[in-house]
Amino acid sequence: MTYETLLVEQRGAVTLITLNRPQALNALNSQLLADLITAFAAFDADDSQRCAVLTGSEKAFAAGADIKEMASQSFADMYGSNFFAGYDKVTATRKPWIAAVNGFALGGGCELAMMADFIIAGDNAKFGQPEIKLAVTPGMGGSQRLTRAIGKAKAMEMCLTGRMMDAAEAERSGLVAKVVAAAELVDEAVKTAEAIAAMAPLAALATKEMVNAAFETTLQQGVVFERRLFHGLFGSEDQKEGMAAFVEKRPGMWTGK
Ligand code: CO8
Repeated sequence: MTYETLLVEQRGAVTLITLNRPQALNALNSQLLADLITAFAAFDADDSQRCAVLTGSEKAFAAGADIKEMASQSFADMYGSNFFAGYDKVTATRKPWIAAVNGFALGGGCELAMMADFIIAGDNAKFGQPEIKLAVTPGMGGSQRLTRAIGKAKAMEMCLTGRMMDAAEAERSGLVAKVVAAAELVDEAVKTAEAIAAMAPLAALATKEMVNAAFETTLQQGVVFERRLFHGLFGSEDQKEGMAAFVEKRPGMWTGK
């Protein structure tokens, strides 16, 4: 399958999705959203694929929603079409995926990166929610996900001033899991994705589901949810295999059952 705005390749069990609108610094337009929805659905449905990496170019992960596409839209256009609600389908991806961010991740670009299960940044990455400079606000979850990631003080300051945060500050603030050299970003992210892809698939799905539940529920309900998923994995063949392999001092061989 080929896409107008993405490059997609499979590296073993890892799907590498590269945003590819270089002329617009990977600005997110409707075509790109449609392509992303298709690519993530294909990844989720393909049993041979276990983890995905979403990246951009060395200059820009994505410089935001496409301002030229949005500029002349009315309230009725935006509200009536539920503009960009399709990103909910990207966040509905059940398998783990990583955002590998080099360069600008601004506005919708920062928001797209934060939809990932975690972010790995190149040392040239710059994150920001500059929408206020356009007389609008974050609209793809930034006010919520950034606040949960780095806390109210920094999120409020970033959204109100529109300033950019560099990779070192993003790591200190808990926005990104780690920072690597920009030139090695994609290889490092794929290596991390390969490590995840090598885990028992049901345990990976359950892990993603329970960590995400921490953002949606109370501590007590979250702990119960975790315990139920943990109990449930004892119904899997891979749990028997994983624990037998530990005892027999050999690597586990997963069936995904
Ligand atoms: N949209 C459209 N085109 C863009 C965008 C964008 N967000 N960003 C860059 N481009 C285009 C430029 O217009 C330019 O095109 P052209 O050559 O035809 O003029 C090309 O990309 C290269 O950009 P620059 O020449 O500006 O490159 P610089 O290296 O000088 O600057 C910057 C890079 C600093 C990243 C600069 O391009 C910039 O500030 N971009 C805009 C950043 C921004 O404001 N992003 C937020 C957009 S609003 C948003 O994301 C809202 C999300 C929520 C929507 C939800 C709806 C429900």
